[in-house]
Amino acid sequence: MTAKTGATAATPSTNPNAETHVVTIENMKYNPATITVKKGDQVTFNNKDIVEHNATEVNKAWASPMLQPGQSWTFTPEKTSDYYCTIHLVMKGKIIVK
Ligand SMILES: [Cu+2]
Repeated sequence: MTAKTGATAATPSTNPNAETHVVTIENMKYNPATITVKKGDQVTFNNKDIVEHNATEVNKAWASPMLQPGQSWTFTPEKTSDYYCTIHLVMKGKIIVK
């Protein structure tokens, strides 16, 4: 049978071929902690935890605003990045841009 090919344009984007990858923040963790995206793809951080978090590149190349519970933030990573939460240093993640 036919594969599902319906458009799922959930997020505005300047690149019509860009995909949006979601990192859920929950239980003091980024899930998935490591994601691989294509150049031009977007990454959305979705804070489903009960406390505020952020995602900050280890060299501060980029940083999300502080995300309150229920808030999300979307950006387009330009290169492979390790990131962490500046208020919970044990929270670490990685975005691999191919
Ligand atoms: Cu945090």
